[in-house]
Amino acid sequence: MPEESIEHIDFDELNKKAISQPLVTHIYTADPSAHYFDGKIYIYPSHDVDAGEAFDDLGSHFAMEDYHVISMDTVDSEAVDHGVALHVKDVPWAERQMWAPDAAVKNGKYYLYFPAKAYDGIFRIGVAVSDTPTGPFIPEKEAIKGSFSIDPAVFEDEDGSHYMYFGGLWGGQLQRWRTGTFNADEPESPVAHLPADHEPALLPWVAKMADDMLQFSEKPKEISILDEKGNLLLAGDNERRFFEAAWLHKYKGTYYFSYSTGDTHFICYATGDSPYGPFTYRGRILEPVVGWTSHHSICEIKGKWYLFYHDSSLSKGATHLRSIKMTVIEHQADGSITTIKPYMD
Ligand code: FUB
Repeated sequence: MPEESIEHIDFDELNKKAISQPLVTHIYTADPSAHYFDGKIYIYPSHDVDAGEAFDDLGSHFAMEDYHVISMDTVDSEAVDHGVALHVKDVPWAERQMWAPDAAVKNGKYYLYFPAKAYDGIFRIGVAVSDTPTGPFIPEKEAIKGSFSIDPAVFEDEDGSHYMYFGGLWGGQLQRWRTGTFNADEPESPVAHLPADHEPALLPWVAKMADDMLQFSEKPKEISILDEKGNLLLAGDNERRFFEAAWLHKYKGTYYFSYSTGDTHFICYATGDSPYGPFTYRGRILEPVVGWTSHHSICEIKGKWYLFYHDSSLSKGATHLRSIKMTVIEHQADGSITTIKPYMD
């Protein structure tokens, strides 16, 4: 939701109309990546803080330093904060901005995947390992080779293969990787290096994980998101094109790739027959929330599907101080997902 409309919001009224309330209120949390591991719900969010950084379109005000893992025994039970699971000061390669993370499990080990800016100012994706889903996580000394940009989301397919989806525009720097290497040319502006409106939109990326879950087993590939005619969505199609917050889930054999449209504030989805795509745009999962960003995950818990998302209602609209929430979502008989309105009319 654009910032200029926030000053007119009566937050007491809005919170009464919200379809769900923050899962935790003692800290600010965002970008919830939810998983059902061993019969329990684990949420891997960003931990929002006010670090006093100036607001800009590169997201410098998202100056997070650590991660907390949140767990819930059931969808109705209390959300428990397990404290600091990983701090940037313990990650040798990372300097700042611990943005949206995700996690995976394999052979009894838990892997926390996270983006952060390295000392050269370039976002990379790192991994940290633990014997428990709540950490603490021990980081690898270097970022994942060949990783770039932000918002890793790791999907486990039915055959046990894991795939990482990633990428994000503007502050997430995806536009600076168009030629395959980082374009260090000034200006460091969110809109420099972007395609023109009539050109195909920038695409998210995917790479299969190696057996050890610590590296990619292949060079990352772009994921096509097509319109109903089979054409790539265009950069000027701001209400449908990929911006950030990739997520993948599988429902009845179909792969659902969902993402945020960034500056138009929707969570959208596209479907396909392979974890590599192509995916065809299908519609919106979530209408705009309070706060500029929208970021979600989708998780099956005991046969029902849930959308985990965030908004800035608790902080009365501070876009960098968000709170994670959850609500049920439904797949219809034709495979479409019913659009959620986060606040009742
Ligand atoms: O939380 C920092 C950034 O904001 C995330 O990486 C983006 O997806 C957006 O939610």
